[in-house]
Amino acid sequence: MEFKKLCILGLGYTGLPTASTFATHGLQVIGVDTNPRVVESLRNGQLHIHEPGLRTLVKASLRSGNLTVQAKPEIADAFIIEVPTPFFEESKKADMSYVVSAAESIVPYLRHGNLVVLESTSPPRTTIDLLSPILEKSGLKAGSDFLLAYIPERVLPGQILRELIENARVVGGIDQASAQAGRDLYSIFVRGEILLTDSTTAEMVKLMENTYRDVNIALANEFSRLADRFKMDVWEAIEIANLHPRVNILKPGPGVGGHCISVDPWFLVESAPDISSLIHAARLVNDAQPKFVLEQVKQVLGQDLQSVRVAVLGLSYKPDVDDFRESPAIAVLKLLVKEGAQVRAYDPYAREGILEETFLSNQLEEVIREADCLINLVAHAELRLLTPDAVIGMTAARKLIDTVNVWNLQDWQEAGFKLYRLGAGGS
Ligand code: SAJ
Repeated sequence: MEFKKLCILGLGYTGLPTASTFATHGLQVIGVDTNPRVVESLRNGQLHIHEPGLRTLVKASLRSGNLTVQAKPEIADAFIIEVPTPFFEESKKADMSYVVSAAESIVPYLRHGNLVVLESTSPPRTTIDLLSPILEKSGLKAGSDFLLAYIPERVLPGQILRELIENARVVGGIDQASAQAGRDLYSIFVRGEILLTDSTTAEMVKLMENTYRDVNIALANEFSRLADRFKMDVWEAIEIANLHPRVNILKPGPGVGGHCISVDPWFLVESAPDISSLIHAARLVNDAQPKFVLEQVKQVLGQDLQSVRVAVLGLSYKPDVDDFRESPAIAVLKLLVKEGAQVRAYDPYAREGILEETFLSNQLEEVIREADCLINLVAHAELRLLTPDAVIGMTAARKLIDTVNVWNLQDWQEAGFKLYRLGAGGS
């Protein structure tokens, strides 16, 4: 099948890179976002998200005229839905309202022979049970009149542009023709292998990948708790265990954040709670990790944190990204505040609105100057590269807690600091 014009609904972390990548590969792309501020800023050439290389790509696409940004879809050969699928905090159930509205907005423009693709991570059977009936309100029938496929994005924030092109892609069609059309579309830029399957299998593939990672990080986090109990160093133990040819333990840390791994496993738990107890337990382990970090802070600084001054370093959900969604670092900060600690925080990617202004500073030195203790929650390059010499010049604080194991124990000890690492048995 040949494609000339696409409509991409949702210009976020994956929608915008996908739209501009198609545009730079010669397709006419209508980028649709219902947030007027996103439309406005993109039209002025300004990006609302940070991703290496993205600004240049978006600018080139807009300048060439291949990418246009607007609030509503229009008639096209294919529609790609890339809107968020968050979850409700209380019930942990998927909030499919963005997918529903995006699908409804396509209905008036859907034509015979079109391909509709869902990229958003969704509970199993969404394409068949939720999406297809909405699109069929157009009077057209899925399969016979239009093609429908689930093609999950699988890119890693921070490396999106490269992974978009290089990663293998799974294309789940509601039938063979839909899967083949999906392959024709994505083979325009995908260099990785493109595998065809049915839509429910593709939905499961995406959920299984992120659940696999969540469960394995939970295991690493549990190992770090055991290490503290047994007074040994989990980091050293993991390094040695990973020499085994069939073992690859992930890294413990302050918890699991981001919009994907901390959310997606819930879609499986929600869909089949009676048979997903391991997945559920892993979620609870990772969600409880910020509390374990708080316990460590208490051990280091004394049980009463009232009026203790803590400098929180790093707030995003993982290193070198500007994404603060579901961030465990912010969860740790909130727990510290609740305990009465006086908290100041620094993150090189922080921006307005991620946290109450009173806690934030864009100056590292200002945050650590008056602190009693520094706690590192994210392995940002800037924080990894902090040296004892630099810190000595900025503050009298000599107690450090490193939850991501990026500071060299010996270097800091020799410079007169007391460095405590998560999962290092209290030392
Ligand atoms: N983390 C650890 N220990 C580790 C690895 C990660 O604590 O050893 C934490 C990170 O700090 C972060 C969270 O887990 O808080 C998730 O980070 P991540 O780098 O593992 O993954 P994401 O959420 O940025 O991206 C994932 C990727 N999925 C997999 O690697 C299986 C990506 O390929 C997906 O496209 C993305 O989710 C998504 O959009 O679903």
